[in-house]
Amino acid sequence: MALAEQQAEDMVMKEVKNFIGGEYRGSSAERSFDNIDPCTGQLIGKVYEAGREDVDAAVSAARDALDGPWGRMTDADRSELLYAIADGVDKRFDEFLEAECLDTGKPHSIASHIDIPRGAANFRIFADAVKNVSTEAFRMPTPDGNGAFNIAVRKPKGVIGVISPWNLPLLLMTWKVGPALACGNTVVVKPSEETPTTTALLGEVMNEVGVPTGVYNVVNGFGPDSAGAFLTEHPGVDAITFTGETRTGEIITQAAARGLRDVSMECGGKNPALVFADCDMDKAIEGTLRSVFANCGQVCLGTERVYVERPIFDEFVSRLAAEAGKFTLGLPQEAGTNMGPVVSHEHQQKVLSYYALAVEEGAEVVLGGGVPDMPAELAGGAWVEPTIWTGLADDARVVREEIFGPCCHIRPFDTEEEAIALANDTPYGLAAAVWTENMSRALRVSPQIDCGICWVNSWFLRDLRTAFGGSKESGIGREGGVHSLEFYTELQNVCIKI
Ligand code: NAD
Ligand code: 6OD
Repeated sequence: MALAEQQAEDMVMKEVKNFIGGEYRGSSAERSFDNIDPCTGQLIGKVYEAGREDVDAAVSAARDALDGPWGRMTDADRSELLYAIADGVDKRFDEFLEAECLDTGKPHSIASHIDIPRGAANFRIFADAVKNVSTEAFRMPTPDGNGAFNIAVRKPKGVIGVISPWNLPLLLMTWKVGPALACGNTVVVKPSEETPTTTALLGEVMNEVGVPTGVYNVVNGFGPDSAGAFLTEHPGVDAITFTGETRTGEIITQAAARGLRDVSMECGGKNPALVFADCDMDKAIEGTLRSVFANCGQVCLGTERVYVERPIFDEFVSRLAAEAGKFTLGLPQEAGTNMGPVVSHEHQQKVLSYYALAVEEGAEVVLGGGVPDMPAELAGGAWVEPTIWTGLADDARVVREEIFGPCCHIRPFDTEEEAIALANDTPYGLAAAVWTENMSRALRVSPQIDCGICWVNSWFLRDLRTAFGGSKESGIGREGGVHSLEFYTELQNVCIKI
């Protein structure tokens, strides 16, 4: 059967509904939108867009669960349920994998190693964290000589609004839902309109393992004048955690200001890699190949600016280009595919507009720069070529603005001070990678880079107990390990006079 016919036949199965109070529901606004396969441009199915009434119902269901069985559960019992959710994701691994790859177009080889296992791990790590992290206690003197004890108590913040992006849909959504639930909150999630399926599917797992209804709710839709805005402006939401573009983060932070609700913002980046002449060249090439091109360049932590010490510049550029020229673009399930399309035609047009701008701004195109030739059945997909430029000025827009595609600009530098200054010449501050075998240099340079996460001789190596987040325009706050517990709980001090 041809791909398009197969997809048409499967369409009924691919309806994505809202998940409210433990039940799947259509749209109170009677609106729906198309879910498109970025590999082919074909319709996957339809998504029911939540209206204001649906968002109200989801927030009420979340509040009821908080005031009901979920709120009364012990940390240990909740942690057990979180383990059951993780096991439930593992059990339905193939379904999650298919759904994630169909929505995003990413290769199975990536999603089966990163997206889905991390989707499960995010529940286990925070189930453990809540059981093992203590709170503070202080004993103080008092004028009567009897003294007092201060004991800090963690309490859930309440109903958490979770707004997630399309690049790692299950991973980034559960990165927030895992700790939120572990801390005893309830959630209403608004996944990206581009990639709603795995977030909806997780509702089935929640029901299967016996998570009380209303603890996990999902509303589908867009941002402005749709589910995203209805949720973030909703007075029944106690705090908002967001991953996405900086501009969207600013709008949501403004919405959260009403009622002084707390926000966690994980936003955009224009991340540098510094490659010193004393690096291990093989490691630096392999690592930079991943940091620039993994997930078709759609990783917030990815490298878009590469600075290479002059003596190794030419060799580095030609070796990186040679390796990047070997990517196999294709369908997710095909053996050998290691690069998919970008997520949508809209995003393809954005990336291609930067490809054109790079030429206008005077770049030398070392590799790619356009749309690849794809077989006829994939010609309608959102494909772009892996691309490398050199020769741009430091103030070129291509060097300053986040593109979020499989591309980078490479520029030489002469001194350590210059490399650090170049790395910091950006309004963003999310991540960086430093390549050097000189550990004194690594220890000297890393803390001088203004960013939340700096990798040395590695990239995207994640210990989920560590602080994750960005400085400057890349975000507000930190998540991960105890830092997530800080955000998802309200710390109350109980002062007891003896
Ligand atoms: P986006 O900001 O367009 O959308 C993110 C989410 O916000 C989506 O669910 C969207 O529907 C919703 N949204 C949009 N406008 C809204 C509004 N006015 N009110 C409420 N919700 C609204 O981001 P994206 O295109 O989905 O993701 C790519 C961006 O995310 C890139 O900038 C990337 O760097 C960033 N990102 C950052 C991190 C991080 O951890 N720092 C991780 C992944 C992605
Ligand atoms: O690994 C993570 O926890 C995480 N938040 C990754 C973010 C990737 C951005 O695209």
